[in-house]
Amino acid sequence: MKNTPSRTKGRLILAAYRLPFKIIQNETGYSLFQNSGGLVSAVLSLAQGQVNTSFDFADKIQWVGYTDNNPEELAGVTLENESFKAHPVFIPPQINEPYYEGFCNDLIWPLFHYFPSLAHFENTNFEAYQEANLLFFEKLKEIIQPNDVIWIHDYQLMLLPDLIRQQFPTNKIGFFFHIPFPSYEIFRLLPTTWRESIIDGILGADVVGFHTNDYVEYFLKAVRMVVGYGNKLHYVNLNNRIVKVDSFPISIDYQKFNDAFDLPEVKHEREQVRATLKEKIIFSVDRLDYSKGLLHRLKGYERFLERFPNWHEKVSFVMVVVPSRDQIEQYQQMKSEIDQTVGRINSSFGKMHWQPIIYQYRSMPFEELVGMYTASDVALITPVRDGMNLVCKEYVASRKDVQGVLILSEMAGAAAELGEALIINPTDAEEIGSAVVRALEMETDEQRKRMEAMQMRLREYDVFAWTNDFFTQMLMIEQEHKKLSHA
Ligand code: GDG
Repeated sequence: MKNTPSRTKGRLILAAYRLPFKIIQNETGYSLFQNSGGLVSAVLSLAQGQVNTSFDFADKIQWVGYTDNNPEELAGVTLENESFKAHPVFIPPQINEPYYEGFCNDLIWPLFHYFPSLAHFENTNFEAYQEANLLFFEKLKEIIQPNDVIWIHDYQLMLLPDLIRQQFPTNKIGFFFHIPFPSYEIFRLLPTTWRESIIDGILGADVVGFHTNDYVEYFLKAVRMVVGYGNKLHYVNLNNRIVKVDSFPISIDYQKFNDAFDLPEVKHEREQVRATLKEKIIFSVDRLDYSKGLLHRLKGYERFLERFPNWHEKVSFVMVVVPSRDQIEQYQQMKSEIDQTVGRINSSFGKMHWQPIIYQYRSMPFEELVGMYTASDVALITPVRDGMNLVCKEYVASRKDVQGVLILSEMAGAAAELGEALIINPTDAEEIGSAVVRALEMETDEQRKRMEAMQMRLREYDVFAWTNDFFTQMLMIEQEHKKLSHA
């Protein structure tokens, strides 16, 4: 039987690397414009009591994060809107560069996505990482009150839970990890003192969440190997407290994407795309990143064109790549390799009136994105490693017509939940080629059955259920602590 969690009357404090707001100056002062990401809507619904959680938050949501606004410009300014209060963390460029570009994006990102050869191990970057986590802590110290619940996000802030725990032993702290947590053989590549700091840092939280059970297992093994704490049923037993480590597969605002199908702007986009491209449409959209398997995807599509000439002129692959981190040399190189590969495929197979790949390097407004999701016959999502991957979930959710086929890499966290997709290994170009044909030829009845099953799952476990799940665990931890200490 479930215990009934007790109620908390504190505020909700979010800490994530970047503030999810545009800070705009106007005649009367500064205004906050929140972005429309899933996490923002999820915490908003939590604070407004729209999800069935036993937490009862006081006041606006406090959000702590980095901004590159000038500290002098914002000194003494209150940054708030009707739902949020923003607390900017100013990180001087000489720290932010080695912290964010260096330690986070040049070491943790490649290493945790299984690209150890791209990882750079620099002492000065780790020092900057410690300093930046301390700057976040200094800001939080000014804000935290008894009963506040603090929810920390992602690999940029792995030391922060313990920094808070040392000074605020009774506040509830949650930590959620958005990228894969790697197997121990990868994690142990980190120098001993760094990996100890990281594990101790994360264990400062009461609840630690990952997308999948595999990441949970890998983390628990790292805990055993690095700091020697055992675990029982996903509870790590520290000397004076207990930490719950569990999987919470992040989701999306299902209804928003499903409803968007009928928005006039989305309908207009869909009709325009279909009027322009008479062939079947394959679609993909991702940030420019080596983890997303963009070259693998192109090779798979090329193999499809080689093996199945009967499909020439009957299909278009619309590949949208969203600019990201393109100041970094590795990313620039990858971009030029993609440009060349697209050029090669189009020049080998294209005709005067047909381009096999329509490639765009830009971001799209929401309506255009859903217009493309709903105009396409196939979504081709092939990361070589992805913590979860939200694009595939958005594609499924937006298909109110219950049509379309998802081809999904087994290396995406989402593959664990979307078994009705055509699951492929991104390194296997033959398999991608065969899956593309199978998707293009799939009967509408089969498309419907597969879509329905995936939609049902995503509808039930949307981003609001995800948030509720995480916070329910935060309340349950007290009871579990008592139970285990009496066992
Ligand atoms: C990290 C992890 C994990 C993309 N292009 C456009 C656009 N997007 C939106 C998508 C989607 C989001 O960006 C991308 O999310 P992903 O999950 O696919 O990938 P990451 O950015 O790498 O996210 C990942 C995630 O964190 C959450 O935990 O799933 O594994 O790497 O929402 O829609 N949106 C618009 N135009 C674009 O051009 N409007």
